[in-house]
Amino acid sequence: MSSQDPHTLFISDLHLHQSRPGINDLFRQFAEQDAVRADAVYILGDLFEFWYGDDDDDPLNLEIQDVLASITAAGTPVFFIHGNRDFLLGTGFENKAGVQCLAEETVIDLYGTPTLVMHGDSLCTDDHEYMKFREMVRNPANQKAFMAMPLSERRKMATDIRQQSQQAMQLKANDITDVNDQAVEQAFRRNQVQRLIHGHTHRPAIHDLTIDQHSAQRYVLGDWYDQGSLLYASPTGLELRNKPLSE
Ligand code: LP5
Ligand code: MN
Repeated sequence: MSSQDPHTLFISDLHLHQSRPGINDLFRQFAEQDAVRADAVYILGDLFEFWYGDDDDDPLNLEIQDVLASITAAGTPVFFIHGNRDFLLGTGFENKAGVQCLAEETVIDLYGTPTLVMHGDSLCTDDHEYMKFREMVRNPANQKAFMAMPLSERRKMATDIRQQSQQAMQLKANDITDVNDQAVEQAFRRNQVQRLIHGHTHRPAIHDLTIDQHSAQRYVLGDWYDQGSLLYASPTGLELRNKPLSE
C-alpha cells in the first residue's frame, strides 16, 4: 500500500525525554516522513515523559512543540488526548504546537466508521490506587494549586510522585494494570461505537469482541521504548505497524 493513499496515523506512549535520544530522533523522523503524508495524526497521550505546565522550559519539550508545529504547517492536522503523564498540557501548548486537544473520550469519524479514541488509563478500573490518584490529579482545583507553585518545585514534586508510582507498580499484579472488561464494554455502550483505539497499557494488540450481539474491535497502541509503534488506518482497514529504531 503506498503512503500516498488516504490514511490516518495514531500513536501514544512515546514518553519523550532527554534520556532517550534514539526515541526522540525516531519521533522527529516520524514527523518528517510519516506524519506529513497522513490525512491526520492523533496522539493518544503520554507523548511526553512529564509535562509540568505550559511554561515548562525543558529544551526537549520546547523543541518537540516546534516539531509538532512543522507537521501542522505541512497541512496535516494533529489532535491530542491527554495521558497520565501530560494531562497538564493546555492552551499554551496548543497554540505553540498548533495541536488541538480533544476531550478525554472523543468519537471521530474514521473513513465512515465512528471510532472512540482515548488514552486508556480510565479503563484500568481494577487499579483502585491509581483511580484515586487520577481523581486527585485531574481535579481542577488541585491542578490550579500545582500550577501556582514555581516550576522547580513542580518538577521536584512530579519526580517524587513518579518514584512513588514506580514503587507502587512493583507491588501490582500484571492484570491489575490492564483494562477492566466491564469498563471497556461500558465505554463502547456509552459512546455507541463498535471501534475503540487507545494506548496506556503498553500491550499492543487487536481485540475482537462481541458487545450486545454486535462485533466490536479494540485496538491497543504500543509504546515507543525499543521501537516506534503506530496504527495505520485507511478506508480499507487498520493495521498496527512498528517503526524500527535503526530506520
Ligand atoms: O506512568 P506509568 O504508566 O508508569 O504508571 C501509571 C500510573 N502512574 C502515574 C503516575 C505517573 O507515572 C507520574 C505522574 C507525574 C505527574 C506530573 C504532574 C503532577 C501534577 C499534579 C497535579 C495536581 O500515572 C500508575 C498505574 C499505571 O499507570 C498502570 O495503569 O498503576 O499508577 C500508580 O502507580 C499510582 C499509585 O498507585 C499511587 C501513586 C501515589 C503517589 C501519591 C502522591 C500524592 C501526591 C498528590 C499530589 C496532588
Ligand atoms: Mn499512560
